[in-house]
Amino acid sequence: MKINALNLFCLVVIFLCLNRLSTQQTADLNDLLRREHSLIKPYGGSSAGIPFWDFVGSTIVSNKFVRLTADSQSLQGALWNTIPVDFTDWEIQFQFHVHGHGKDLFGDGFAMWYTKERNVLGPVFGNKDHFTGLGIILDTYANYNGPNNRVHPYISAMINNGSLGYDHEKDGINTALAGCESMFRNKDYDTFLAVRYQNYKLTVSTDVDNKNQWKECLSVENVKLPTRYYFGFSAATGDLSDNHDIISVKVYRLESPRKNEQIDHSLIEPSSASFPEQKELVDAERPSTAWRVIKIMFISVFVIGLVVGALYVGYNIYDKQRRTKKRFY
Ligand SMILES: [Ca+2]
Repeated sequence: MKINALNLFCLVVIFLCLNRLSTQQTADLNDLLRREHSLIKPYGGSSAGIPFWDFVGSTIVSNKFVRLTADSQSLQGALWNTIPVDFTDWEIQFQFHVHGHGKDLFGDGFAMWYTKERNVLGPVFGNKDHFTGLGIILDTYANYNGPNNRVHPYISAMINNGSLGYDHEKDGINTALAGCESMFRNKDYDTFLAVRYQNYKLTVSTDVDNKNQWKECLSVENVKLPTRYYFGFSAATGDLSDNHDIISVKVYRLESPRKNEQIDHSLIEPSSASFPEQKELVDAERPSTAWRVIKIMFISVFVIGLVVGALYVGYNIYDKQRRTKKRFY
């Protein structure tokens, strides 16, 4: 009997270790799960809502998910944490499910936010434009088909101090820090995303291949984000649609190598080392606009030249005929 109990204990320990390994996530066991920023089933909601979370627009809650938008046109919905984050280094992991009836046409996608503003609906995947903070955008519809276009669904990170607008026509290429293709839509298994911000480094990882392991999507150094911003999620549909569901959210406070910094972390302005490059990219578009103007001028001059030339030739022919006729009288 003792041996059986020992065997059982060993089996349980081995199972727990294997389970931990198979579901190894980027946050460490020593990192602290913060319930006030997390959304875990059962949500514990009532008619008054779910503790620590606000719902805006088309968002609805069931026992199994928080649906930002249903699979119908022209919806905007958001889910916002009510408590500002008071620690500098963190990781947010969330389970999501993007699905719908569309086989070739679907959209537009959803985004995870860490921003100063909250609860404001708008055109950037359901959130306001010119936001202040971080956006991780899971874009399912390719609006842009020009040079350097991307295969969709595409995940990208954008840092904003409120000065940049998101350009849907370019799928945000001109303002993205980095990104990756990710086939996360219409999966019949669980799909996850993790955003880690530690020691000014931003890392985004996905678990969307049913392998129970994280795969790095993007990693950017020298990203500056303050404390006291809010976590949130938003989604939008337009002519195209999808269900955009958030199933769970876990936020971990990470060990911070920055704890001895003698600065007020809440006063940091959102920025990244590649911020100037974004501006250059925006500036770099100006010559193409100038080039278009020059082309239009050239075409106009050419057309006017043709018309003047035709009139001149026409007048000469007419004049020649008139003179010829005169000679007969
Ligand atoms: Ca798009």
